[in-house]
Amino acid sequence: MTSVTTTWGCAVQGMGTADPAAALLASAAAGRLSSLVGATSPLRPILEEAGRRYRGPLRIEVGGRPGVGRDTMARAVRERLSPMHAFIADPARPEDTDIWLYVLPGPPRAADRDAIAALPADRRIVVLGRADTHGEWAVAQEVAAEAAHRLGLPVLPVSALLACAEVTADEMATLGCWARSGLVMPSMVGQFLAVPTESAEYRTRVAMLRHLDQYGIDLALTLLADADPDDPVPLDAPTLTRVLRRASGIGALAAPITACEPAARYWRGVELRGALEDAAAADVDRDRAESLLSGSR
Ligand SMILES: Nc1nc2c(ncn2[C@@H]2O[C@H](COP(=O)(O)OP(=O)(O)OP(=O)(O)O)[C@@H](O)[C@H]2O)c(=O)[nH]1
Ligand SMILES: [Mg+2]
Repeated sequence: MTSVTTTWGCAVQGMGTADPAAALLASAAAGRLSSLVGATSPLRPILEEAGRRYRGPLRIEVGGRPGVGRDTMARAVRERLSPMHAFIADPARPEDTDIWLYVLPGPPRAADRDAIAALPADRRIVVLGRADTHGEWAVAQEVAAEAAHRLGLPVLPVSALLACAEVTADEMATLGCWARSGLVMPSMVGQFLAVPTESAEYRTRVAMLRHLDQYGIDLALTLLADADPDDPVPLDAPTLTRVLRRASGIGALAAPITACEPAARYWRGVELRGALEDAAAADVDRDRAESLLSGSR
């Protein structure tokens, strides 16, 4: 798992200095928010909840047109990039998002452009999803570069499928068998599936395609064919899993996520102050809520 280097949860820096409630945010970051009010204050549960939200993992909303691989991308971010919370867009809860990750299926269409333009510029990341389906990774990079040129934004190629790869011992045995028999992944999937459709071999090939698709199978067979049998580190299922995940491009998202973090932190502060303002408006320990908002302790 790639750890995204964030300073999330540390003392507020930069954006907080001109903020009258900087002390409030520093307390939230340190997990001491509820200690700012008395044990019996009705503000306490509100501060506890607001503090949990402020300190919680970054919330990444995965968007894109239907079918582009949003669920798989969200799973890849959750499983490979620690400690992120990724989910699919829910129009009912737009405030739940810290960072937007938009998945392009290929060159951007008008609908993609409009959707991307509507996202906050300082907290959006655009990826070319299903990057493995372009055959060669270099081709995916070219398509991503062309999309980046058209959008005027960076676009990173990512294969969420490979990021989620988990090669089982059975699959490894099958791949080893195929490699020893000289099987190579043809460029047309139809040729790979040109075995009797009622056979176990057909079902195995379909399942392998579902898990690793053409690119993943091709990479695995190439690595197995090139593997040195005397290598002290054997190419086993865990090793192949790691290689596939590394090849997915998911790790390249760590830097842009980290770059979005200060803006995400700022908006979480806005959300936190909003919770206190709501409490004050509802007359929940109003004096204390207002003194916390004004920065006096
Ligand atoms: N080869 C390949 N296939 C992928 C990748 N990501 C997703 N898929 C496949 O694309 C199909 C759709 O993926 P989902 O993640 O369900 O996409 P979605 O956008 O959530 O789809 P809907 O909810 O139906 O709109 C599934 O069969 C996935 O296995 C990828 O990176 N590479
Ligand atoms: Mg889905």
